[in-house]
Amino acid sequence: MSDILNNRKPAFTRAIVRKPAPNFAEGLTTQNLGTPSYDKALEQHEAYCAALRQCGLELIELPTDAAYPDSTFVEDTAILTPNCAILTRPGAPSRQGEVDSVRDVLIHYYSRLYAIQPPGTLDGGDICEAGRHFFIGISQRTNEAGALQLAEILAGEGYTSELIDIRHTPGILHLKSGIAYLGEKRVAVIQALADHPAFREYELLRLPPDEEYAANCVRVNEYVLMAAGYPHFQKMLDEAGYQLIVLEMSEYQKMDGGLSCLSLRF
Ligand code: CIR
Repeated sequence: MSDILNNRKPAFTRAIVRKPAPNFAEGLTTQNLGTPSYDKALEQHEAYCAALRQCGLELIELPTDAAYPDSTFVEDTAILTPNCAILTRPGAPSRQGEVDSVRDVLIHYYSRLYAIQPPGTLDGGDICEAGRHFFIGISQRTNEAGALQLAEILAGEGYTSELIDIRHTPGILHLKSGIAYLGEKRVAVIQALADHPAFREYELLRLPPDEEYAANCVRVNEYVLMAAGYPHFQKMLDEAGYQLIVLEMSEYQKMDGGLSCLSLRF
Protein backbone atom coordinates (compact mmCIF):
# COMPACT_ATOMS: atom_id res chain seq x y z
CA MET A 1 0.00 0.00 0.00
CA SER A 2 2.81 2.43 0.77
CA ASP A 3 3.88 2.13 -2.88
CA ILE A 4 0.41 3.11 -3.90
CA LEU A 5 0.57 6.17 -1.71
CA ASN A 6 3.96 7.34 -2.92
CA ASN A 7 3.98 10.08 -5.56
CA ARG A 8 0.35 10.90 -4.93
CA LYS A 9 -0.87 14.38 -5.62
CA PRO A 10 -1.74 16.34 -2.47
CA ALA A 11 -4.55 14.70 -0.53
CA PHE A 12 -8.13 15.82 -0.97
CA THR A 13 -9.31 17.80 2.03
CA ARG A 14 -12.86 18.74 1.08
CA ALA A 15 -15.86 17.60 -0.89
CA ILE A 16 -19.05 19.28 -2.02
CA VAL A 17 -22.17 17.13 -1.71
CA ARG A 18 -25.91 17.66 -1.99
CA LYS A 19 -28.60 15.37 -0.63
CA PRO A 20 -31.18 14.22 -3.16
CA ALA A 21 -34.43 16.19 -3.23
CA PRO A 22 -37.77 14.42 -2.60
CA ASN A 23 -38.43 14.52 -6.37
CA PHE A 24 -35.11 12.79 -7.10
CA ALA A 25 -37.01 10.04 -9.01
CA GLU A 26 -38.11 12.67 -11.57
CA GLY A 27 -34.53 13.09 -12.78
CA LEU A 28 -33.15 11.78 -16.05
CA THR A 29 -32.42 8.12 -16.52
CA THR A 30 -31.88 5.56 -19.25
CA GLN A 31 -32.05 2.64 -16.79
CA ASN A 32 -34.90 0.24 -16.46
CA LEU A 33 -34.30 -0.69 -12.85
CA GLY A 34 -37.47 0.69 -11.29
CA THR A 35 -38.28 3.81 -9.31
CA PRO A 36 -35.75 4.69 -6.62
CA SER A 37 -36.89 4.77 -3.00
CA TYR A 38 -36.29 8.22 -1.57
CA ASP A 39 -35.72 6.94 1.96
CA LYS A 40 -33.19 4.43 0.76
CA ALA A 41 -31.47 7.08 -1.39
CA LEU A 42 -31.12 9.30 1.69
CA GLU A 43 -29.69 6.41 3.69
CA GLN A 44 -27.19 5.60 0.95
CA HIS A 45 -26.24 9.26 0.70
CA GLU A 46 -25.62 9.41 4.42
CA ALA A 47 -23.33 6.38 4.23
CA TYR A 48 -21.53 7.97 1.27
CA CYS A 49 -20.94 11.17 3.26
CA ALA A 50 -19.68 9.14 6.23
CA ALA A 51 -17.23 7.39 3.87
CA LEU A 52 -15.87 10.70 2.62
CA ARG A 53 -15.39 11.82 6.22
CA GLN A 54 -13.58 8.57 6.94
CA CYS A 55 -11.23 9.49 4.08
CA GLY A 56 -10.44 12.68 5.98
CA LEU A 57 -12.59 15.12 4.02
CA GLU A 58 -14.54 18.04 5.38
CA LEU A 59 -17.94 18.17 3.66
CA ILE A 60 -19.54 21.26 2.20
CA GLU A 61 -23.24 20.44 2.02
CA LEU A 62 -25.32 22.36 -0.50
CA PRO A 63 -29.01 22.75 0.30
CA THR A 64 -31.32 20.23 -1.32
CA ASP A 65 -32.81 21.68 -4.50
CA ALA A 66 -36.10 20.32 -5.81
CA ALA A 67 -35.92 22.67 -8.82
CA TYR A 68 -33.29 20.23 -10.12
CA PRO A 69 -34.12 16.58 -9.46
CA ASP A 70 -30.65 15.51 -10.67
CA SER A 71 -28.83 18.04 -8.51
CA THR A 72 -27.50 15.42 -6.08
CA PHE A 73 -25.08 14.47 -8.91
CA VAL A 74 -22.88 17.47 -8.13
CA GLU A 75 -19.84 16.08 -9.94
CA ASP A 76 -21.33 17.07 -13.28
CA THR A 77 -21.25 20.78 -12.49
CA ALA A 78 -17.50 21.45 -12.17
CA ILE A 79 -13.99 20.18 -12.80
CA LEU A 80 -11.69 20.78 -9.86
CA THR A 81 -7.93 20.72 -10.26
CA PRO A 82 -5.22 21.72 -7.80
CA ASN A 83 -4.71 24.95 -9.81
CA CYS A 84 -8.18 26.03 -10.82
CA ALA A 85 -11.86 25.17 -11.12
CA ILE A 86 -13.88 24.99 -14.31
CA LEU A 87 -17.65 25.36 -14.16
CA THR A 88 -19.33 23.10 -16.66
CA ARG A 89 -22.30 23.64 -18.92
CA PRO A 90 -24.22 20.36 -18.51
CA GLY A 91 -25.39 18.73 -21.70
CA ALA A 92 -28.91 18.11 -20.41
CA PRO A 93 -30.78 21.44 -20.52
CA SER A 94 -32.72 20.47 -17.38
CA ARG A 95 -29.41 20.42 -15.47
CA GLN A 96 -27.75 23.65 -16.60
CA GLY A 97 -29.16 25.68 -13.69
CA GLU A 98 -27.40 23.41 -11.19
CA VAL A 99 -24.11 25.18 -11.82
CA ASP A 100 -25.03 28.50 -10.17
CA SER A 101 -25.10 27.28 -6.58
CA VAL A 102 -21.84 25.38 -7.10
CA ARG A 103 -20.19 28.53 -8.47
CA ASP A 104 -21.28 30.39 -5.31
CA VAL A 105 -19.31 27.90 -3.23
CA LEU A 106 -16.28 27.57 -5.48
CA ILE A 107 -15.58 31.31 -5.59
CA HIS A 108 -14.60 31.03 -1.92
CA TYR A 109 -11.97 28.38 -2.65
CA TYR A 110 -10.57 29.16 -6.11
CA SER A 111 -9.06 32.38 -7.38
CA ARG A 112 -8.97 30.90 -10.88
CA LEU A 113 -12.47 29.97 -11.93
CA TYR A 114 -13.26 29.28 -15.59
CA ALA A 115 -16.54 28.37 -17.26
CA ILE A 116 -17.48 26.36 -20.33
CA GLN A 117 -19.25 28.65 -22.79
CA PRO A 118 -21.97 27.98 -25.40
CA PRO A 119 -22.12 26.21 -27.75
CA GLY A 120 -19.94 23.97 -25.60
CA THR A 121 -21.56 21.48 -23.27
CA LEU A 122 -19.67 19.38 -20.77
CA ASP A 123 -20.59 17.13 -17.82
CA GLY A 124 -18.07 16.53 -15.05
CA GLY A 125 -18.79 12.80 -15.29
CA ASP A 126 -16.98 12.83 -18.63
CA ILE A 127 -13.75 14.13 -17.17
CA CYS A 128 -11.25 11.80 -15.56
CA GLU A 129 -8.20 13.29 -13.89
CA ALA A 130 -5.10 11.11 -14.00
CA GLY A 131 -2.42 13.11 -12.23
CA ARG A 132 -1.49 16.00 -14.51
CA HIS A 133 -3.28 14.40 -17.44
CA PHE A 134 -7.01 14.46 -18.12
CA PHE A 135 -9.14 12.09 -20.17
CA ILE A 136 -12.04 14.04 -21.65
CA GLY A 137 -15.02 12.03 -22.86
CA ILE A 138 -17.12 13.16 -25.78
CA SER A 139 -20.56 11.76 -25.07
CA GLN A 140 -24.26 12.43 -25.48
CA ARG A 141 -23.70 15.17 -22.86
CA THR A 142 -20.24 16.55 -23.60
CA ASN A 143 -19.85 17.89 -27.13
CA GLU A 144 -16.68 18.52 -29.06
CA ALA A 145 -16.85 22.28 -28.49
CA GLY A 146 -17.05 21.78 -24.72
CA ALA A 147 -14.29 19.18 -24.75
CA LEU A 148 -11.98 21.44 -26.76
CA GLN A 149 -12.66 24.43 -24.51
CA LEU A 150 -11.74 22.35 -21.49
CA ALA A 151 -8.60 21.01 -23.18
CA GLU A 152 -7.50 24.57 -23.89
CA ILE A 153 -8.16 25.76 -20.33
CA LEU A 154 -6.26 22.79 -18.94
CA ALA A 155 -3.33 23.37 -21.30
CA GLY A 156 -3.15 26.98 -20.11
CA GLU A 157 -2.89 25.66 -16.56
CA GLY A 158 -0.08 23.26 -17.43
CA TYR A 159 -2.12 20.04 -17.74
CA THR A 160 -2.27 17.68 -20.69
CA SER A 161 -5.44 16.03 -21.96
CA GLU A 162 -6.79 13.62 -24.48
CA LEU A 163 -10.25 13.20 -26.00
CA ILE A 164 -12.05 9.87 -25.85
CA ASP A 165 -15.20 9.51 -27.94
CA ILE A 166 -17.71 7.31 -26.12
CA ARG A 167 -20.74 8.20 -28.25
CA HIS A 168 -20.77 4.69 -29.69
CA THR A 169 -19.77 2.84 -26.54
CA PRO A 170 -22.94 1.10 -25.38
CA GLY A 171 -24.11 1.10 -21.77
CA ILE A 172 -22.31 4.15 -20.40
CA LEU A 173 -23.66 7.65 -19.91
CA HIS A 174 -20.35 9.30 -19.10
CA LEU A 175 -16.70 8.42 -19.59
CA LYS A 176 -16.36 7.80 -15.86
CA SER A 177 -19.23 5.30 -16.02
CA GLY A 178 -16.57 3.17 -17.73
CA ILE A 179 -13.21 4.14 -16.27
CA ALA A 180 -11.64 5.28 -13.00
CA TYR A 181 -8.11 6.48 -12.38
CA LEU A 182 -6.72 4.78 -9.30
CA GLY A 183 -3.37 6.57 -9.11
CA GLU A 184 0.12 5.36 -10.05
CA LYS A 185 -0.79 5.02 -13.75
CA ARG A 186 -3.45 2.42 -13.01
CA VAL A 187 -6.91 2.59 -14.58
CA ALA A 188 -10.02 0.51 -13.92
CA VAL A 189 -11.70 0.10 -17.29
CA ILE A 190 -14.65 -1.68 -18.91
CA GLN A 191 -13.89 -4.11 -21.74
CA ALA A 192 -15.26 -1.82 -24.45
CA LEU A 193 -12.69 0.87 -23.61
CA ALA A 194 -9.75 -1.29 -22.57
CA ASP A 195 -8.09 -1.22 -25.99
CA HIS A 196 -8.41 2.51 -26.46
CA PRO A 197 -5.00 3.99 -27.35
CA ALA A 198 -5.43 6.57 -24.57
CA PHE A 199 -4.70 3.82 -22.03
CA ARG A 200 -1.67 2.35 -23.82
CA GLU A 201 0.76 3.42 -21.13
CA TYR A 202 -1.41 2.52 -18.18
CA GLU A 203 -1.77 -0.61 -16.14
CA LEU A 204 -5.36 -1.75 -16.60
CA LEU A 205 -7.70 -3.39 -14.15
CA ARG A 206 -10.35 -4.79 -16.47
CA LEU A 207 -13.87 -4.99 -15.12
CA PRO A 208 -15.49 -8.42 -15.29
CA PRO A 209 -18.23 -8.17 -17.97
CA ASP A 210 -21.13 -8.59 -15.54
CA GLU A 211 -19.71 -6.06 -13.06
CA GLU A 212 -19.20 -3.02 -15.25
CA TYR A 213 -21.21 -0.64 -13.09
CA ALA A 214 -18.42 -0.97 -10.52
CA ALA A 215 -15.96 0.76 -12.88
CA ASN A 216 -17.19 4.00 -11.42
CA CYS A 217 -15.16 3.73 -8.25
CA VAL A 218 -13.26 6.62 -6.64
CA ARG A 219 -9.81 6.89 -5.15
CA VAL A 220 -9.98 9.27 -2.19
CA ASN A 221 -6.67 9.65 -0.41
CA GLU A 222 -5.73 6.22 0.94
CA TYR A 223 -9.11 4.64 0.21
CA VAL A 224 -11.04 3.46 -2.81
CA LEU A 225 -14.82 3.82 -2.60
CA MET A 226 -16.64 1.18 -4.62
CA ALA A 227 -20.22 0.03 -5.15
CA ALA A 228 -21.50 -3.00 -3.23
CA GLY A 229 -22.47 -6.16 -5.11
CA TYR A 230 -19.44 -6.65 -7.37
CA PRO A 231 -17.40 -9.39 -5.67
CA HIS A 232 -14.94 -10.12 -8.48
CA PHE A 233 -13.92 -6.53 -8.94
CA GLN A 234 -13.82 -6.06 -5.18
CA LYS A 235 -11.38 -8.98 -4.98
CA MET A 236 -9.24 -7.45 -7.75
CA LEU A 237 -8.99 -4.14 -5.88
CA ASP A 238 -8.36 -5.92 -2.63
CA GLU A 239 -5.55 -7.98 -4.12
CA ALA A 240 -4.06 -4.84 -5.66
CA GLY A 241 -3.67 -3.52 -2.10
CA TYR A 242 -6.36 -0.88 -1.92
CA GLN A 243 -8.17 -0.10 1.28
CA LEU A 244 -11.82 -0.35 0.28
CA ILE A 245 -15.01 1.27 1.45
CA VAL A 246 -17.94 -0.57 -0.11
CA LEU A 247 -21.15 1.41 -0.49
CA GLU A 248 -24.73 0.55 -1.49
CA MET A 249 -25.53 2.56 -4.60
CA SER A 250 -28.71 0.85 -5.86
CA GLU A 251 -30.97 3.93 -5.77
CA TYR A 252 -28.46 6.10 -7.63
CA GLN A 253 -27.80 3.39 -10.19
CA LYS A 254 -31.53 3.49 -11.03
CA MET A 255 -30.98 7.13 -12.02
CA ASP A 256 -27.81 6.48 -14.06
CA GLY A 257 -25.60 7.72 -11.25
CA GLY A 258 -22.38 6.24 -9.94
CA LEU A 259 -20.23 6.81 -6.89
CA SER A 260 -18.13 9.57 -8.32
CA CYS A 261 -21.11 11.74 -9.32
CA LEU A 262 -22.24 12.30 -5.75
CA SER A 263 -19.35 14.56 -4.80
CA LEU A 264 -16.83 17.12 -6.00
CA ARG A 265 -13.57 16.38 -4.29
CA PHE A 266 -10.74 18.89 -3.92
C1 CIR B 1 -28.30 12.40 -15.42
O1 CIR B 1 -28.79 11.70 -16.30
O2 CIR B 1 -27.74 13.46 -15.67
C2 CIR B 1 -28.40 11.93 -13.99
N1 CIR B 1 -29.62 11.24 -13.79
C3 CIR B 1 -27.22 11.04 -13.64
C4 CIR B 1 -25.92 11.76 -13.69
C5 CIR B 1 -24.80 10.90 -13.27
N2 CIR B 1 -23.60 11.64 -13.22
C6 CIR B 1 -22.38 11.12 -13.40
O3 CIR B 1 -22.25 9.95 -13.72
N3 CIR B 1 -21.35 11.93 -13.27
